[in-house]
Amino acid sequence: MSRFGLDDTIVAISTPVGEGGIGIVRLSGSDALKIADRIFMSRNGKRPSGVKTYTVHYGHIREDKRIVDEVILTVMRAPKSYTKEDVVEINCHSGIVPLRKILGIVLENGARLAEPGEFTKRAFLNGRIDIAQAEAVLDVIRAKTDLSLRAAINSLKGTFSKKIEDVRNRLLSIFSNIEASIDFSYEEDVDKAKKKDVLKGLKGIKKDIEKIISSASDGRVLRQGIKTVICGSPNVGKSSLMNALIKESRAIVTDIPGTTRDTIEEIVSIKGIPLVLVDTAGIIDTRHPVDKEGVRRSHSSIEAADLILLVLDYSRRINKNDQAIMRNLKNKENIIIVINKKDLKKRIDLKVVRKAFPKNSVVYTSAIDLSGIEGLERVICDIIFKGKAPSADLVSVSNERQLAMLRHSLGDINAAIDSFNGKIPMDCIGVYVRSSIENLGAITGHSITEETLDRIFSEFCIGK
Ligand SMILES: Nc1nc2c(ncn2[C@@H]2O[C@H](COP(=O)(O)OP(=O)(O)OP(=O)(O)O)[C@@H](O)[C@H]2O)c(=O)[nH]1
Ligand SMILES: [Mg+2]
Repeated sequence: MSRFGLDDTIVAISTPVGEGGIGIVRLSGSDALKIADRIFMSRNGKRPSGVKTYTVHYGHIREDKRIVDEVILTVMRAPKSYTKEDVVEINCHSGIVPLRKILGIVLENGARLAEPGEFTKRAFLNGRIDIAQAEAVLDVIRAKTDLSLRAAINSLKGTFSKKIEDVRNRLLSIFSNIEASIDFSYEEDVDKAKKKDVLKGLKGIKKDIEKIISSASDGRVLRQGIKTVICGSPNVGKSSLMNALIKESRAIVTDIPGTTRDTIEEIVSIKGIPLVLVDTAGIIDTRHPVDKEGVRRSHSSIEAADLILLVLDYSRRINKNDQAIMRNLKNKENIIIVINKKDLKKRIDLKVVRKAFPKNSVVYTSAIDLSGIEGLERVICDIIFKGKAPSADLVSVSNERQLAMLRHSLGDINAAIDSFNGKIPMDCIGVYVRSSIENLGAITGHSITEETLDRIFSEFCIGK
């Protein structure tokens, strides 16, 4: 068996197990077609091993001459397949029993159950995609909005990898310059000129890596979304605002204060940004055990929030309860003051609000006639992206691992640049540059340990 077990033929159920239109059992490996020959009886008598690649065949999966299910079988021969190996996909009826039954038959005929992400891992090990692209597969699967999807597809196509490879290639040529200058170090003029070139090159690379790192937070926002908590006193219209933003009647709304007792989460796309909206129980000093727990949950949601929408009621005066909440939020970042019920008569004292939050955006809304909701969306967008709209062409890191590697790589470059000032010999500078090259290489998979590989793919689901 090879080091990565590439000799085995693997199989998994690639669709969610449950009742549905179609379920897919996928096989990959050198025996995929042979196994398909044994278990599949095509309507026209053709055996999967004898058909052309990218062809689809109607027939039955059989076990001891007994029909198990009516299926469509697709053959994709190596090397033009997801894994670059022979791949067979069996489209069957999606139900727990037919899917498990077919999986069992394939296993009995010589395949092994795939580990999580093993199909994608093989696509990497067989050289179809690099590691950053494999990680982008997860981003595609988990994309929360159109924009997140477009950014993930960009990475999957290799745009991010290319950016990293460009920097890495430039570093490689700097490294060979350094090696050359070590060889010529007895010629002082050559040495000086080369050193200058190397330093200039390193400074350019430093800038580029810094730029990639600074776009990471935009990438994270597109991937994970912004945790946005709607909080305030009871009855100010928090749940109504949540419903207005998600354009659905999700949270219960009544005129009874204390309607919401538990937090409710929904994902909504605001100009392409996934917002994980959290409606909370109105914060109030209470002794009732259920309400008390609700308020505790409201506070812990606020602690975990990226963005807070503090809702106040336009139609009533600021009371002691509002004031206590405002005091609590005073030192928090990213708060938008939402003054709701603006369709009613004004009673709120804005001076009090302004005094408590002199620098924050204030937005007026009515969750009933929906006026001001678009304005609120605009302000949210501005705050998150500091005025810049997120771009679908965003090329950014996929995860903390890639970011950590970039930071290590930048640390190496900084150390190399510092060494010039300290008059450290070129070969020592070379050590930093080599380390930086390795760290960048770990992003795309040039230099990656088996342990890291396992960790990356363990996040995948079985069948992907
Ligand atoms: N006129 C008017 N009424 C509103 C508006 N927003 C909410 N309401 C009403 O205010 C009442 C309370 O609304 P909710 O959305 O349940 O308020 P909440 O802040 O979630 O209340 P709790 O869950 O009890 O903390 C309901 O009767 C809503 O119909 C608004 O913009 N204008
Ligand atoms: Mg509510």
